[in-house]
Amino acid sequence: MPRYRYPAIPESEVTPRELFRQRRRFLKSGAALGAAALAPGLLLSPAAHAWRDGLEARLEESLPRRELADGETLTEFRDATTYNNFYEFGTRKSDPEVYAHRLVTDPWSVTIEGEVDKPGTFALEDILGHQTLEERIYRLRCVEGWSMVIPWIGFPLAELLKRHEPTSRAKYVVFESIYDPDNLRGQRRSIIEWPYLEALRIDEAMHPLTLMAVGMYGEVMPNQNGAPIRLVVPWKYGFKSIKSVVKIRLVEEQPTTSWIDQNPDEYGFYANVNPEVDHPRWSQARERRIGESGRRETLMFNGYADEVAELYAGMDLDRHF
Ligand SMILES: Nc1nc2c(c(=O)[nH]1)N[C@H]1C(S)=C(S)[C@@H](COP(=O)(O)O)O[C@H]1N2
Ligand SMILES: [Mo]
Repeated sequence: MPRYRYPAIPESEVTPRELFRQRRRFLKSGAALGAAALAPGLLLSPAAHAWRDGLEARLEESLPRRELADGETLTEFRDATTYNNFYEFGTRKSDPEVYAHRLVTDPWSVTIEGEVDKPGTFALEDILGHQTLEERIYRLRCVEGWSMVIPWIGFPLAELLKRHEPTSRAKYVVFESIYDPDNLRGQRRSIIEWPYLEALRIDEAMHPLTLMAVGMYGEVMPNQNGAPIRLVVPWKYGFKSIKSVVKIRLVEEQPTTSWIDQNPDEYGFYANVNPEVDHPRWSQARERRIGESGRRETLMFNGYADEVAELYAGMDLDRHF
């Protein structure tokens, strides 16, 4: 079997970092996003083409953008798409890139149910049609001590949730990934209990930093990164950022998650990045930024303390890890 590479972008068409910077300067100068900003040559389905056109149009509206912090550079697109955790395809970091072409993303719908006044199942195009897309540069950090800095394209989860009118009993939000063992080879083994489940407290879910991402680096989401729609919670460990979401359920009681079920001593509900709380098997004080040599000191809340620390005021983060 040939080794598959998504999305078969020649190296020459991967947006180089300098070009990306120029694009951002261009955007900051208030100019419209030109056609050149989205790299050509991707193998896209017709539906993906349609939404990519829409994406381009809506990026022109130039919504608030997050700049790179001092001393940070973007992770190379190549690294961000070849070193992944996506157990639906196997447990090796290289598995998602090799096998994720089997993920069927078109058509795709998301069910929103539970404690909402307006539940239902919605085609991805319909969901995207109602949200304002923006590009944001966020770090994603894995519990195993590596991190990446990625320009995500998406919309705040809060926008979507508000549209479906959460009831006063909605205290937590549960997310569920696709279950399709015929195509997702990892699901033919019980690595974790399938489907992959994650959850947030409602205030975490409604926080403006919490993103439903549908693309990255100006492109539709590569399969191995959680196409066609995945969560990005930048101040938490990567495992919270669930990929290929098919269901969002609002509930009253704190739910369990795949990783808590798998190992409650190692993975807590809050998954906050407190560098002083070690993982039972290793320190969490430092992390390896993919593409860099050496290690960086890990920051409280993964560097987003100013924005999110107040959500956890008064909580004992040693106990609620
Ligand atoms: N459905 C699903 N979502 C998932 C995972 C997974 O195995 N399945 N892995 C998580 C983990 S542990 C990490 S670190 C991030 C990795 O995201 P990335 O590959 O885009 O960097 O995805 C998270 N989301
Ligand atoms: Mo992870």
